[in-house]
Amino acid sequence: MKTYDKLVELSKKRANYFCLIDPDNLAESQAVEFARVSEENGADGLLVGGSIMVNNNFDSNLKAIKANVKIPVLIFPGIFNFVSPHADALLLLSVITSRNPQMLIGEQVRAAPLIKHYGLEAIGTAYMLIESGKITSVHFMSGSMPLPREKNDIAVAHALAGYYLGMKLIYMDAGSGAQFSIPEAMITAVKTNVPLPMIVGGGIKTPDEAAGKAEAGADFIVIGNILEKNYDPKLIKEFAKAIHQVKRSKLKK
Ligand code: 1GP
Repeated sequence: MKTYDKLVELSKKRANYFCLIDPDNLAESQAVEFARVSEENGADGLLVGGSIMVNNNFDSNLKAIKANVKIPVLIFPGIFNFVSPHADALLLLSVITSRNPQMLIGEQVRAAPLIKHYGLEAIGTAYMLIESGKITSVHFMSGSMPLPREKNDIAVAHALAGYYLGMKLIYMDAGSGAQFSIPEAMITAVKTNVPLPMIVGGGIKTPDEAAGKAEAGADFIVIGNILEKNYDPKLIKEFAKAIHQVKRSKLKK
């Protein structure tokens, strides 16, 4: 079964939980420990990547993570030298809120031959960067103006464009460490207008806040920064519990 099909199946049952691992910040043993503890405490998948690559350990960390967990391991490429065969799939992001051609298609063209070479599953993802109260790494590194956080109609128009272009997932991101996470009203507006599984992340700080995003319509909630800063298996589990209690039938339509 393709990883994308597994994600679709998961999204039909309940809200789901992705933990984000930035390989730059962790030694291999730490990355593996974090991945295993995340899986043991309820993560439904792992996103591995970041906005910049400072250390030369992405490939080796990814390989070690993949060998130690059963949940899907997805590459989350801030930049496209993040292509590696040691993952279940790569989120092939196009920053559809950007007007920077390099982020819309340039980086993807650079990545595509390597994706083919490795036979890697690529999941076309409409990545929407939403204004979050401060300049995040992805905002700066992508040279993209984020979408205003109160403009639900503009958000829906972008997500619909991604859908009509044939993209398979929507990822609404406030950026790692964002001051403010994505507003629930915007999540619901996009979810009710666009029939694609939706990932939401950036600046989510508590399990309650994560549950709010799930209830608003997010199918996958990404938690990174807060777990990295306060590594605590109990907190990982509390996020899982809060997210998983949102069953698909209860999601706002
Ligand atoms: C960032 O959506 C992810 O791209 C997760 O954000 O690190 O703030 O949890 P945080």
